[in-house]
Amino acid sequence: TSHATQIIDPSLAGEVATILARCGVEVAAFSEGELAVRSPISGETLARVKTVDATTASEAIESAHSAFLEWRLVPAPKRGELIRLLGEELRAAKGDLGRLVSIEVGKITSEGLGEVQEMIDICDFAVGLSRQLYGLTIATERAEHRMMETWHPLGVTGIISAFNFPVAVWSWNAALALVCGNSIVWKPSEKTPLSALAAQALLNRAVKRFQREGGSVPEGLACILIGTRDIGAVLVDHPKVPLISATGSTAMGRAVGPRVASRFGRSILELGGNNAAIVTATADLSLTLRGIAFAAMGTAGQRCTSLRRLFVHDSVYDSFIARLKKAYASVSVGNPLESGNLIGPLVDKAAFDAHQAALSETKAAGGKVFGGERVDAGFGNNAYYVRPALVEMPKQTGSVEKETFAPILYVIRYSDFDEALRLHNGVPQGLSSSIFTNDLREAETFLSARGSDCGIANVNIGPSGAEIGGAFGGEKETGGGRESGSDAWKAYMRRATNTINYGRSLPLAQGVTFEI
Ligand code: UN1
Repeated sequence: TSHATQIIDPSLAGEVATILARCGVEVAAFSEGELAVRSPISGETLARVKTVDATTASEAIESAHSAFLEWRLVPAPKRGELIRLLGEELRAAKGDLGRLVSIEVGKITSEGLGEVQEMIDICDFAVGLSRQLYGLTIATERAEHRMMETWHPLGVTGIISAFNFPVAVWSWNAALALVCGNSIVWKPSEKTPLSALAAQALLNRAVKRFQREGGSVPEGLACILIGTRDIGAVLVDHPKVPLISATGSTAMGRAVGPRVASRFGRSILELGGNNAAIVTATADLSLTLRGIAFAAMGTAGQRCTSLRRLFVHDSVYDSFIARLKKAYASVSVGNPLESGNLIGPLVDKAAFDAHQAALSETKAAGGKVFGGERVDAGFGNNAYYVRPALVEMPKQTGSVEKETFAPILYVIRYSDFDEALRLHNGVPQGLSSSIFTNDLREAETFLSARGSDCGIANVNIGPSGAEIGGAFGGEKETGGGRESGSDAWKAYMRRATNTINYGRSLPLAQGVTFEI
């Protein structure tokens, strides 16, 4: 029939190709490459992307450095205008990019869209910030002197991002770095190059609009390097990259941090979390249940902020765990693109193997496992869906002390608040944390110097799903870096302290005399 001329490819690969084209990605970039990209939803191959070699990567970094030398001279509020346009492109493409993230990562649709919203939010934040990159004026000890600090652009910012937030974490870094006057070079996760290509294409579109408005953008200001670990290494070791912002595992950070430090580069490390919540005797249990359900099961436990450990007060333990088990048993696991399903797949087989290993380890350590079975979502053997697992543990040992990127929640009973705090802080990681309580003393103690040792500490909300306005990051093996809101921008700039003498004499500080 005449309708047959309009071929609509019903496969995920077909849908992805349509989305990428609409976002402005060249077909050649995702159809002829060496790197096969698979969807965790079905295990099918979505596209084949081109990778770069080390020489090309080095050249891109050199070109980003030249671009920096020009971009740093553009007034910051003008740089902000580029990010305002990026925000507009993201608003226009929210449906497409959100869908692409869902297909490539396996997130449920509202979380895919939420990720793009997070990008839009940081753009708005960075636009405002572009008029607020200010330093202090400081009282000097010398007459007719003035002392102040100025924040200057730093240089090329290398961004290394993980699969689980394939574009939002880039946008936190990209929006801040660009308004701060830096250029950016991005090495996305090999598991999610398509979302990265789409985000980069949207930025390119914003650049074109900016140029049409009369703005000047140097060639090479923002680029993407798709490739394996050795491409990441080129970025990490390059002397013209003064700042590396890396998100991923603690193992990755352990490799990256010292290499950057050895050449006196700076790094922002956002590594593993092993986030916990304390449920006290006075907690509002219905609210707590919802908070925990999203934090522990949402994104199939694949956020760095996912809830992994739960300390429940003895007096509410039995009734609360019974309710939690009901929620765990009823939540629907399956195709994340279908509404109604709240838990999508694990990213790949390696993630599934790690999930299996963690569960066997806990069983051996006396854990009682509820859930955790593999689920057949109708896509065959190359897709890895699991029911979220609740594991009652006699104590905090073995896999409870590690970050397993899967929906496994370890539960431990406590009776003494200080003991719960001690256990809470008794792991190597320190990203995010929560307390559920209506007791003012417990809440404030949790937020105090002797309370949670994490970079994020919440009361009556779960540890995941932070807003962009706050600084994001954590302590200990989480790496210590801060990204996103508050004054995280300072890490993307260099500080100069300036002392100006507007008098006719030359008094020396500390009363030193030196008469010639
Ligand atoms: C991550 O998992 O690397 O707070 C980032 C959250 C999200 C960001 C997570 N806004 O859960």
